[in-house]
Amino acid sequence: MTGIIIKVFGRFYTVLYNGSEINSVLRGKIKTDKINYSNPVAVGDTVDFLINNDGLGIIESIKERKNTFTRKDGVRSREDIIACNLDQVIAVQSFRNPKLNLRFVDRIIIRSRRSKIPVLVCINKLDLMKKNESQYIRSYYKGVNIDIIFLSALTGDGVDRLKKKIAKNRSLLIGYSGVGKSSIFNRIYPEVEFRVDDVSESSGKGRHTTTNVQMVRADDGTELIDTPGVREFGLVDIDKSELGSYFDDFKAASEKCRFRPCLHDHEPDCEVKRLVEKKIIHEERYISYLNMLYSISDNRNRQY
Ligand SMILES: Nc1nc2c(ncn2[C@@H]2O[C@H](COP(=O)(O)OP(=O)(O)OP(=O)(O)O)[C@@H](O)[C@H]2O)c(=O)[nH]1
Ligand SMILES: [Mg+2]
Ligand SMILES: [Zn+2]
Repeated sequence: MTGIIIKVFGRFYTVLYNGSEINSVLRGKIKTDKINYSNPVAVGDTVDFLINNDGLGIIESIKERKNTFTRKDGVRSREDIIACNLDQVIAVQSFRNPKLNLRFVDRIIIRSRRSKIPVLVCINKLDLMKKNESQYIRSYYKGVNIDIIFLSALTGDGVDRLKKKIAKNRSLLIGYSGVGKSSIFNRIYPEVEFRVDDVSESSGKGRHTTTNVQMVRADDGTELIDTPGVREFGLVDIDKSELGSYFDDFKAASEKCRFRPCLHDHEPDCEVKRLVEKKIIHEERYISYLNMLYSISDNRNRQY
């Protein structure tokens, strides 16, 4: 039998098969991916399994993956697969509570593009938006080939646009704790009802209401994966010289830089820096780039 992993809980896996959920474990000796991920099986994996006499599923093998969305915190640690076989990653942020942070979105965009997974940006809590904030976001991403949806899980505003974007696809919601990932989820699948809690006042970063990656599949085949909030997103496996190529808005300019490759940092006659001065590239976006560039150097230094 062939099913899909929709939930991982310790050493137990929930396999979706013909509309029913089968509690399963891994066969002792199972062949996994060559690359050494910290988790052998993840939500979104297609698996072959059988059911033993006790009704427990035994996962025998994992089908080849189309892609994996991973995170890695330190240079030495192994990568965790958050989910795999995705059609889309949805980077979720909120206008406030927790406060908007586009640098975080930029990191998700790079991480997704690195795995060749399309990204959609969702800015939630539209009901809390102040004047001109949506324009700020638009101008920040001017020149970047990306879709941005403003919505409110609370009022339902903009949710239909998101529904259209996720129809019949498999999408992963990712973002800080408290931005409203589960709330968006509940809006779209009111029959499932994920747990939602108030953002804790003290940290403003929430308290991780969702603790497990979990996928839900609707009758029309639309699949949505909710994840626990993440605090940071390291970019340890990207080369400094490679970083600029992930910035659509820098690409054309880079060809006019005097140095090639140019890191658009201290080099003279850098076209990217010129466009920043002319306000064609948003200054904050450029700072986000530098921030990543320096974090890459830091990681490399720590390695030795
Ligand atoms: N004002 C407003 N509040 C919202 C909106 N969406 C969600 N919230 C609130 O934000 C808080 C956090 O929502 P959750 O859906 O639990 O956030 P989450 O991203 O799933 O958080 P974790 O599971 O911890 O990662 C709750 O108090 C929600 O009621 C919205 O559109 N507007
Ligand atoms: Mg949640
Ligand atoms: Zn340059």
